[in-house]
Amino acid sequence: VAEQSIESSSNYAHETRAVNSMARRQCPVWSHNEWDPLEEVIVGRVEGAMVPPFSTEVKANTYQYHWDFFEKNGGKAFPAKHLELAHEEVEEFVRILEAEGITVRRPEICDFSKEYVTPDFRSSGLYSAMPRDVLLVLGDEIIECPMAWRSRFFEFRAFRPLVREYFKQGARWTTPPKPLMNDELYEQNYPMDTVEDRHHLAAEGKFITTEYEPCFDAADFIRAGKDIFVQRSQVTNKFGIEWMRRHLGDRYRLHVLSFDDPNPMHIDATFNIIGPGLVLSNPDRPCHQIEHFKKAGWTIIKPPAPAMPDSHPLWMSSKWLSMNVLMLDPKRVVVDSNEVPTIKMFEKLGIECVKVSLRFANSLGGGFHCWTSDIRRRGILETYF
Ligand code: ABU
Repeated sequence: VAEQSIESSSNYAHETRAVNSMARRQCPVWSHNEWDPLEEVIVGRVEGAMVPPFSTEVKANTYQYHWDFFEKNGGKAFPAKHLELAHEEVEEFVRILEAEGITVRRPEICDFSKEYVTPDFRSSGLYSAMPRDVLLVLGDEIIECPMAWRSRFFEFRAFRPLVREYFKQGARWTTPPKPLMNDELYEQNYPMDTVEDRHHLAAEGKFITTEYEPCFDAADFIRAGKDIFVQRSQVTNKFGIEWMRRHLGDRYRLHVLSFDDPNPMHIDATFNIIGPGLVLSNPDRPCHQIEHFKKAGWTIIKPPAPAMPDSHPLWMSSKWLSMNVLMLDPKRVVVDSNEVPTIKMFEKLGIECVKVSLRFANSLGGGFHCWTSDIRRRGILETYF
């Protein structure tokens, strides 16, 4: 499982003490895992959301039955009524978080319809809906991730005012090498006439992104204190994982996980860690390294099938957004009010559910975890693995 040995070393202990001493400085950015008590969070915006141009990397990450939709609507706004309903849901989610005493921050409203041209490609934008994809918070550091979709090249701009402010207040701010996103980053001969083709390719470890330059989405990483887990996906390549491994050095242990997943893009609807040694593991996407977690004494929960009806459009994700939940603390979770089987699962675990409907917002590709990026959670860097 491990890219690095999981044995602790004196170096790790030293680094951990150094990191935890930061807590006393009250850095505005401070989050080490997915479940410590949440104090500040960024919630994405519906405003300005555009259907991405139907480029090869978008095709590789979407389902065949939506390809017509992308062909017709790429570069245009998502259907207005749908966005209106999604907007209502997200603003209600914000109000609920605020009522829980959590500080909610928002990205800028941006015009994602503007076409841009770089020396290597032209595109228009996507949205600022999913902070979890672009910002990776590790302790007091915010990493603006080098995402792989051309339509997401400038997405970081919507979050820049916030990141600048956090930096001024003491956070660390990292921008890994920005991918050129020229044609060499994408497998030009990716044989993808059908989704079945793609299933075979993923099983063989072949993805739309090549190893030309590092790329990764923050949502392909999931945090459990000193141990960070990542998957190679359609948008996170091995080069990107290696960049992160060297960047993290002795501060963290980076583990590469893999799954039976025909369409890996973002780990948080596949393997969502919700507590110390507690993980939701998607039963349709078994984790190849699960024995290591069992040996470490973790509890593996297989969530029930999503309740989402087939008729509801999910343009950029699977139905497993049902497990893409946001922990407010180890005993409280934000979960979709329509996902009754998942709610029952949490109740059995003794976890109180804060129920919010996010159905229409789901259509843009994310659940509560994707729609947020936790900036501050009360707690310290610890080892759970
Ligand atoms: N952006 C999260 C989508 C993950 C999934 O479809 O399974």
